[in-house]
Amino acid sequence: MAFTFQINKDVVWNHDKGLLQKAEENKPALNKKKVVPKQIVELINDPSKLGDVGIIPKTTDLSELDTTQFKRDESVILDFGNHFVGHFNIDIDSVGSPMDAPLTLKVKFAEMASELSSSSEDYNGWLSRSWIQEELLHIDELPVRLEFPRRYAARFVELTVVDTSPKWSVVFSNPVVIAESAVDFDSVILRDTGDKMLNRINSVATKTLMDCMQDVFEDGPKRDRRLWLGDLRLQALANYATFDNTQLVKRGLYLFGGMTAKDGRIPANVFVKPNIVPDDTFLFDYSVFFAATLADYVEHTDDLETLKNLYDVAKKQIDFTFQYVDEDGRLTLPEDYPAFIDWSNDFDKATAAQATLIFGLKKFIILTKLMDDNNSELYVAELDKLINFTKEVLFDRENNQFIVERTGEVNIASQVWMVLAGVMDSSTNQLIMEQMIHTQFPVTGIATPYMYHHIAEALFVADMADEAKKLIKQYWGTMIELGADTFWEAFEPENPNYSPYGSPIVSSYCHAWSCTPVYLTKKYL
Ligand code: RAM
Repeated sequence: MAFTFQINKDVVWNHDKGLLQKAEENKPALNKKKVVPKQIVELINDPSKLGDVGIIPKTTDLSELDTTQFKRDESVILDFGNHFVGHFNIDIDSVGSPMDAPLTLKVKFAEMASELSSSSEDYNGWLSRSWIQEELLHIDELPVRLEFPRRYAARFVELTVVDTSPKWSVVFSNPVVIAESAVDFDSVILRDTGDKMLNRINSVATKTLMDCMQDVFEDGPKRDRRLWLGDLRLQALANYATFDNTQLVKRGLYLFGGMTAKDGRIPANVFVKPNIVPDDTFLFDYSVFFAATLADYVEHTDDLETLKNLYDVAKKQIDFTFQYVDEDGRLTLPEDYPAFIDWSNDFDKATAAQATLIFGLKKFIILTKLMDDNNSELYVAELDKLINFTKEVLFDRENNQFIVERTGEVNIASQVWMVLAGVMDSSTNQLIMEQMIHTQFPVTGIATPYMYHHIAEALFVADMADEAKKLIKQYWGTMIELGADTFWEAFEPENPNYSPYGSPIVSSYCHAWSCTPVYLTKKYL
């Protein structure tokens, strides 16, 4: 089963007050910065940009706004020059005869220009339309300083006057955003990689991460604005390579650790506002990654107290998975506990899932040793069983590729995750990656920077840095060429307008699992 809405309303949750208290203690204070528009723009047809929508400047003199009068159906697009997350406010006044009718104003917030050319009325996707960043307001009295209570993620703000009356017009002035984040972009000094495009990618990646670092590591500040475990693992790694805000990682770990289901499983994501609530969604690979995220955190910080506090939670995730491993070492997942791996459903995820368990179990074994757990050997034995099965049944020695047992399918995710899990020795890993490149590149049918990250990392692990660099430059570089100020939740180069939700209007164009080039280039180059 692929990832879709899960409704598990009967789950009984344990709320561990002590752990949740630690999460609360590590809540960050947000930095706030005032940002003003850089220019007023118009949309143009531009086949080189996402959705064929580009921009041209109308004016960079923002004082022109103060003297421009707007009437029915007239609009203006404010361009803030870069992505922001924050609260927008603006002065609005009427000019002409007395205001004999309300002002009706439509305000759209867009991360990418192409969102402005899509109409919310046409949206028919499966994800809530409430995520569309659009407001329709009736304002009875002018002048007013209009302050938007909702936080937006955007670069562009479009104001459209739905109506005034024939007797008067509207004037806008002083548009301002109070941008917020737990970190400050200027606190990071990015290393020169010696490659212009990689440097640019690292800068955009850092901005992406920053805009997702709020009260928690959000997956995307436009949507879903919550802490996902799979995303947290990668955000934490990129954060260690940039802002190094270990407090926010610690907070995330305690939030997950503090809310587990009665059977011990961790939810795939948690909500933090207005109250802390676990989502009734479970993803196999995400649960396993709790141990990996904790191990990475402990390796980076030496915070053994947090390890002690969260060790049992990590252990339960691993123990829970063993019921799905048969005596040969074969993992078979039930329909209602799927492995996410990627948004695409075009490939079989069984072998990749087996690899994520090996990957997570290895990280957990590091923790058992740090904790002097007497049962450490049991986990090593379980690992051996999984690896033996993988080598004997899932590895096709003739072709140096991992297969899916049921169908013989060979896909990229299986090779990549097995290399990351370190199942074979390094020379075999290289053969696997070479064969993968030979038979399956250019990559198709993979929809997320999340999976592309794992491809790039597997290439680095297999000592193929040039190939990894090439992939990063192609994939993340293309997003930049298409107009990205921050990297996206989903991007299929062969189908740039792909959205997992049936329409780009609810897609997130600042999504933290895409920020990892800054980690990869620091670690491997
Ligand atoms: C989406 C989000 C999130 C991801 C899940 C599985 O809802 O993009 O980041 O982790 O899918």
